[in-house]
Amino acid sequence: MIATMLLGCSSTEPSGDDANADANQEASGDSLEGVHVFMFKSTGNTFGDLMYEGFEEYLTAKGEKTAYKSPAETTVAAQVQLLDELVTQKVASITISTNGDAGYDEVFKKAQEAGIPIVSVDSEASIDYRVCHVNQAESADIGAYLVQAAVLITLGIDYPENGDMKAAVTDALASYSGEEIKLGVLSASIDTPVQNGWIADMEAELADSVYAGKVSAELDKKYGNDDPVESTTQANAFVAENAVDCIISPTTVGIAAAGQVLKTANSEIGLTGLGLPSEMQSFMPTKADDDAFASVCPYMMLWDVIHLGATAGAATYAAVTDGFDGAVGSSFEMDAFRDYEATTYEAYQSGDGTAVLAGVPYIFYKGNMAEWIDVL
Ligand code: RAM
Repeated sequence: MIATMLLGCSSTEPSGDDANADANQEASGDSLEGVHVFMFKSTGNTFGDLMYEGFEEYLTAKGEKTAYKSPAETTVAAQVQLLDELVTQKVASITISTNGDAGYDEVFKKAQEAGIPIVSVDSEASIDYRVCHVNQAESADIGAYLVQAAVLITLGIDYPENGDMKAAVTDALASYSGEEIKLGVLSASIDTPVQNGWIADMEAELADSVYAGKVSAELDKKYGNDDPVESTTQANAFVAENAVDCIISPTTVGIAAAGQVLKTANSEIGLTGLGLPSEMQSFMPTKADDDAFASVCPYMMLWDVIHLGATAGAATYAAVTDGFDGAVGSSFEMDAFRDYEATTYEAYQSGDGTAVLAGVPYIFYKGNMAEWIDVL
């Protein structure tokens, strides 16, 4: 059993299975009629590939057919064009991580009229058209933990083994009299709903009096569009400006690009965020007795992405076969999946819409990285 550091509580356990994603998109030209389509923000993103791995595995076990269809570009327009083609092809369902809040209404309406349910996962789709959103972990927790980690890393403090980063931050800042700490954010696109939600929650955390006068309430934000080249350019800009103490990158593409840039530049800027252990192993400590601060990213977090994709598959399956409509209090059963037991998910109010909660953030640090590198 994998020893994990869980923040918050969960009835589920992470998967220990090997999880190398099959990133192949279905050959274009194949008929997609009756197929459950999973659409990520763009191709070439391991986070999306791993979600699809779980989605496909869950639905295949149910005897369903799935396909992975994402645009090459991380834009609303590119997703809308592809969505339009999927509706025409009479797909069975669409499960999507969106690139923006606006611009989807017309095509989502067309899908709805064609009886094609839309479930969002990771990055929300409009509440007017989705059955439900599958939330990876509480946004407020993610925003708060990322700020706490960035402040601790700036102060050279290791991940507290008891998991209570807020207590460690409160203690450390109480006696801090140095210059005001300044944090940067290297995000995905300026429009991405999920990252913008996390950034708002980082700002909410920074408004806590614990940080007053010690950590700037203002985040220096840059956007790499979940593109490795653009993210590298933006990370280089942080190095050139040398105005922040630590970069928080709430995207697996951004954090990996920043890791490489900071390492190459031998920069003193710290790094944390949401990353995949497999992609971050060169920029993080990987053994319990490593000096965490010899690496550019001493610790970071994420959740079980494969399980998240499977949960989205279960929600979609319930919407198609079992009348799951996502109303507050409505629920669906998810079969046992890998190391996870069968679970009942219940929809709750989330903003103006509804969601089900798939997991909690895990901290990856020197004490557990070795166990996760081959998993995620
Ligand atoms: C990236 C994507 C995705 C996000 C993860 C953490 O791969 O931007 O939307 O949730 O990172």
